[in-house]
Amino acid sequence: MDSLVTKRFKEAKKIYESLGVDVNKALRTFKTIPVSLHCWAGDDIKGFEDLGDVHSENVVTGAYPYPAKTGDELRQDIEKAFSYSPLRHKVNLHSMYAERKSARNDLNIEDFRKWVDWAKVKGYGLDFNTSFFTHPMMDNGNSVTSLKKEVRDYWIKAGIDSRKISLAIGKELNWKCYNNFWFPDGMKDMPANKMLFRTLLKESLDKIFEYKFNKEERKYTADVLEGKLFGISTEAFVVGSHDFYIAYAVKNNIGVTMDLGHYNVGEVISDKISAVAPFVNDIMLHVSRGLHWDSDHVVIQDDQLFEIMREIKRADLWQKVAIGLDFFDSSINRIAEWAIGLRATAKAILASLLEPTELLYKAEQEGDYTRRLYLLDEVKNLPINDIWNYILETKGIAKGLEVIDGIKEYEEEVQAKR
Ligand code: RNT
Ligand code: ZN
Repeated sequence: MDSLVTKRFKEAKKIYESLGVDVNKALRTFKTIPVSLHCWAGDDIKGFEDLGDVHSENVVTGAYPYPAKTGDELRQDIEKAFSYSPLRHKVNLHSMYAERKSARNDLNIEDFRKWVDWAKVKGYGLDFNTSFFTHPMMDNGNSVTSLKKEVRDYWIKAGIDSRKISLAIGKELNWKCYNNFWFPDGMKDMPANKMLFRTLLKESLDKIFEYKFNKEERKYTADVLEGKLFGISTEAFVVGSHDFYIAYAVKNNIGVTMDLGHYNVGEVISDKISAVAPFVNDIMLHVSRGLHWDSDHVVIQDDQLFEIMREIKRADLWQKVAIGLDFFDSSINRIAEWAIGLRATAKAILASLLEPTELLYKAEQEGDYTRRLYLLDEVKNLPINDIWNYILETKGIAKGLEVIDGIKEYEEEVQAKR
């Protein structure tokens, strides 16, 4: 006897098939698409170093208890979050999560041995970032564009080493490790000499990327540059703006990262992917949700999330666009945050794969924009939840309220008792 979930799945499948959607193929593709979970939401981007009371360039607000304090706690929490997601998982690391007490600019893969071994055992991929922030070597919020040569050199070395770490991780896991570069460098108020800072950024990047990965190495790692519009304390000027990085990336055969919160309100990533994809090898997404600004709210099922996944699906860019999450809200349970964001992202991916894209393309090619608009809106109500629940049930993953009840129980039984 079929369960209710299976019955509903079979019905839904028929509905999709009547629109020309190959549901089995969509389910197969779904299993192949990785999503990288940002480890840093688990402890409000604190990391494991003993640096004392050092200024942080990342703003995280809220006073919810139970941030993870050690690598073991953070990994346990990540596993808990993953237990609610049917996706293929990667974990996005920052260099501040090294578990040997090495200097930030003197790291190698062995400083991340526990992470790598854990990922191997669990079948996760890993991505990497150098933490160019929250550190005594930051010069008034600046790293590779500081006017002090010793500061620039310190961070350049960290950047060079990070590329070796990413490559080593990618090789060891046999899974491409994206190495993201985000520098908070900028100014609270208008600089007089913008050109100087941009020139310093170019010179520093030229040193970091002096070594060119060969074709074989590019299977295991990709460098991606994350631009930004402004930050708290860099309201007037961010050295690494989008224009800068797109130009730099194209010229130097590097990739870019697009964070949903890093653009002017009204600018959408879903419109940028097809504009940038023809010119760069790799695009990484930092899927986030900015309310009015780069507020990094937890990702939920909003229109932009679905639109982004549809863009990737329609252009068949799953190989070129790597999906990573980036949000943090320490006013709610951090594991719930991750689970909500992962599930929303998974659903948006699934919805895109189940979209009757051929029908839309056909209407458009025939110049029938009336039909195209009708279809665009009509498909929003297809029974995706019946397919979703079937995926969860076959994988033994909690559904509905079981998710939040399970997380609450974990909070009481595990997090509160640490
Ligand atoms: C900051 C960027 C960056 C960070 C992480 C911690 O505005 O979004 O990606 O969130 O590297
Ligand atoms: Zn980001």
